[in-house]
Amino acid sequence: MKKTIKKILIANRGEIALRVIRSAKEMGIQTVAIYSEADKNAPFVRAADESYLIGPPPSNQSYLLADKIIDIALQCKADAIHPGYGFLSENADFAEKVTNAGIIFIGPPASAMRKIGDKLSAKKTAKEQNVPMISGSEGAIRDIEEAKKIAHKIGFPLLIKASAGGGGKGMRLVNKMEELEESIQRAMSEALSAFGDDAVFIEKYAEEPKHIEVQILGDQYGNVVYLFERECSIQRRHQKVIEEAPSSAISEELRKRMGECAVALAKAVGYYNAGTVEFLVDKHRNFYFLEVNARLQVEHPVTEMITGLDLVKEQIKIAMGEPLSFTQNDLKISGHSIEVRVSAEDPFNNFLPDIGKLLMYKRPQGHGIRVDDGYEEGMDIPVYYDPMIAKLIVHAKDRNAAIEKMIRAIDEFKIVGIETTLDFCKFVLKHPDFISGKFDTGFVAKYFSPEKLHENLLADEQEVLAIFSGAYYELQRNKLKTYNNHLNQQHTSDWYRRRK
Ligand code: MV4
Repeated sequence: MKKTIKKILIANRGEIALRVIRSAKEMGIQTVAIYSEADKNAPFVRAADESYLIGPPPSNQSYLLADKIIDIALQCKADAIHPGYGFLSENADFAEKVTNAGIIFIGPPASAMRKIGDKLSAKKTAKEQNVPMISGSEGAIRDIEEAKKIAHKIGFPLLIKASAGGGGKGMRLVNKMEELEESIQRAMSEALSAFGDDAVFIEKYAEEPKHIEVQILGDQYGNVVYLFERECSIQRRHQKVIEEAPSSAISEELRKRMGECAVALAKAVGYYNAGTVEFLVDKHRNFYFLEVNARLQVEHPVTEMITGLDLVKEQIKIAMGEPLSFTQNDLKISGHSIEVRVSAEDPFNNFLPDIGKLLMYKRPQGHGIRVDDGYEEGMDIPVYYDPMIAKLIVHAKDRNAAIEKMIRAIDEFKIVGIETTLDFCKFVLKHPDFISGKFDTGFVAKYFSPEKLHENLLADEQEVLAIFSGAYYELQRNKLKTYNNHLNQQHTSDWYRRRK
């Protein structure tokens, strides 16, 4: 059934709110921002046609207030809500409430979200569709004897995973039988307190796997296509750092098989709108189903770059009840795209969030460069939310050209006032194992140390200042820290006053 959308409320903040607003504008759709007190001066609030303060900075008093958000949408007569990622985006109860209030939820239907929301039911459906599964328990572990039998069959090391977990939360590695019982008990009680669900299952531990995910798009008439894969193995403690599309490790044939598995899974649960099916790929190029992410993902731009599609526009058209305007055969991969996540974290201090004021913030420019961000020079980075301040995306004719372009773009990105992960990303991009494509999810743990990063930075400076590089770098670092501390002690509102 076709419905027009004239006004969208964006139930999110930062770069993704701005990202959605931009596409809506291009479609002639009005936009509504909701914002917390910490975000009152944020660009996404100004970019929207209307904006409403929702509450104090903490998420549970602002961006997570489902009922309040729906009330605002009803009051301002928004036809639809886009949830972005994080916050309420994968909450089936929220999607259902939105729909019951007569508002279009720009995302999958609540019924499909429930069927793939917990990992055990997602795995059950995937198995029924003949998606390759890593060996392990069929369902939740009921007792220790059963667990021992399975462990005996599949061998060690193995992983205990929480069905309600995700993104590495509630995972436990077990190396030998003697550890099994205690690990299961712990995993169950942790899962219960973290997710309110103690269901855990066992999987054989895949060593040195790659993390590959397939983007899917489906309409409300049962048409589903795959928009190829993203390589997401470069991550640190389950936080993705660099993503790219396509993956240099995936052949045409494997791409097709993985894509078709993702599509079959989506069709089996009546999934529509955008979604992602995650897989592990082992060193023998076997792939295994992991989980489904029922949302638009942070790294969706790399898929946009190689397909030429605007995923947010596609999401909106699907939500309006339009059929997909292309088939699988119409889709082609064009060039190569890489994204780095620029986070306000200090790589020299265990990636601790580094808040403060963006004293200088100059974006890179030029051919094939895209910056999706949510802050401007002079703004304070709030402590309350994810430390990601920008996504830097490049698109070039092939992988090597994309790497070169990304390094150039990183060098051009000038951020002063806070520490960021930019230099860390450059370290990865210059690493021989990254360049050769021979890397897995263990890359960062294996190669990264602050000392290595320091060496790289020194080498960089040496190109310019042959002799004093070390001293120069330390000096700049200390100067910035001192300057930052000094400024933070002053009134943080200075900048806004000056603007007026
Ligand atoms: C695994 C695995 C090895 N074997 N499952 C981590 C996040 C969650 N989505 C699944 N994860 C993993 N599951 C089996 N059977 C290794 C990981 C894993 C990982 C996966 C994707 C990206 C980064 C990772 C880092 C460490 C472990």
